[in-house]
Amino acid sequence: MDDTKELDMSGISEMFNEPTANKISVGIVSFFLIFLGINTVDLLDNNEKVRAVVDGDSDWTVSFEEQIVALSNTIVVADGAIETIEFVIEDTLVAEGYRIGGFAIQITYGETSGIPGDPLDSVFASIEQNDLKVVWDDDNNTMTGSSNDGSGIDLYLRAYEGYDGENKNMTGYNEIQVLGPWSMDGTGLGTLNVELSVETNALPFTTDNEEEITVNVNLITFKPTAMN
Ligand SMILES: [Ca+2]
Repeated sequence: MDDTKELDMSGISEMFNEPTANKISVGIVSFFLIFLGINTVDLLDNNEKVRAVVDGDSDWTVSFEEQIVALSNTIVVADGAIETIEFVIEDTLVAEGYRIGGFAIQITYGETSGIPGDPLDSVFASIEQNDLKVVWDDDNNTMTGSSNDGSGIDLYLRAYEGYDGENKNMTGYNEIQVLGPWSMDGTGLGTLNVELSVETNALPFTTDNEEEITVNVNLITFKPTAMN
């Protein structure tokens, strides 16, 4: 009995000591590990795809179609006076499916005194902060400007947070989701007030006590489209 046991034991240990048997078992183990490894990678990859669909991880490009709505008004401002020109911005100005992204404002004037050689006046313009629904603290805003040579004054006011007309890369599950940030209602609505003042420049012994100023307001409206 004892002999048989001893024989069996030595048989097993001989098998493990056998170099070929060791190589085979190492081979099997490696294969098994590689196989397991491949499966794990595959599982992770599948998981990633599933997660992409569930979490809405697919990439989209949102582009914008723009329509400019032009408004204009002219006012005569007396020397030293401050006048406010008012534009009421209602949603009826904006086409269906469009939203107001911003206001590009240009103020122009010439010399209207009719006196030959009368030098150009100085004009100062500023957007008055009120309850107009815009991004008042946006870095791209130009709220004030002036001119003393008859060149135009350009002002800009962003109405829609983050809107600059450039395509946006978005991540999301579907079109509705990626268009969500671009579907906010009511931006830009209210009253846009542009404050104007004039300092006339006149030739000696002539009278130039006012100037005519035109304010052109371009409402930049946009309609977003998502593509993936
Ligand atoms: Ca003048």
